Amino acid sequence: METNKIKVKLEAPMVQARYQYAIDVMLTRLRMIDADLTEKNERPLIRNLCSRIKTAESIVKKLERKEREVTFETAVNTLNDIAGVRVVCYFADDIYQIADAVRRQKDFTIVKEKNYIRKPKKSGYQSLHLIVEVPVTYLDKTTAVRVEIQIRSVAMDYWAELDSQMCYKKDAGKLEAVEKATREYADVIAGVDQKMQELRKKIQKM
Ligand code: 0O2
Repeated sequence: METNKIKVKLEAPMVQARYQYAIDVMLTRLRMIDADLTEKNERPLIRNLCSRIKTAESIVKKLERKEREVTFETAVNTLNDIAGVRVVCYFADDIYQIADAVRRQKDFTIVKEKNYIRKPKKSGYQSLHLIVEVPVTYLDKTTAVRVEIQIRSVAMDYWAELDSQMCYKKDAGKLEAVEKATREYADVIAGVDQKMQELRKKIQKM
């Protein structure tokens, strides 16, 4: 019932247009950042960009998980990731160059940052999350719409994609042995990520 109500409101053309506009602005800006950084570093940094507007089903589950009122208004006012963009880059240090470039965009406001690389989640999840307010212009007004950007290396993305399929939000992910294993593999992958970065730096000096 709540899912249906939220679905109807979320799918209203004006609401979809607002979130899609914010995502499109962010994607365009990230493509420009990518072009600039590619020139500066003489190699590409971003491997791929993807985006989504959160579904009504996912919004309801998240509100329930956070024990918040399950309404469209609560979702819009309290969830930071109704509009989401993911940036997958090649190396872990690329993440910070991209994040710095996003921070320097004068018309964006950084609302929140979560560095799950410096402090990974209990599951082992690693990524840098930026919650950014993007100006959305209507005929007679401009409003700020929040977009969550997840920035991670291809190695971090590999872990997150498999974790998402096997464990995240699933019962198996709550088993102690599985939790221990996913954390352990995240460490192994982070170790290889670091070594690849060091290797790149050595090769660059040759
Ligand atoms: P989905 O289906 O990916 O959209 P906030 O409200 O901003 O303070 P929030 O959103 O409650 O914070 O939580 P968090 O942990 O900062 O970021 C949530 C998102 O990070 C998730 O979105 C996932 O995309 C990703 N994530 C977090 N932890 C894990 C994990 O252990 N494994 C994987 N694979 N991804 C993770 P949603 O909405 O939960 O899901």
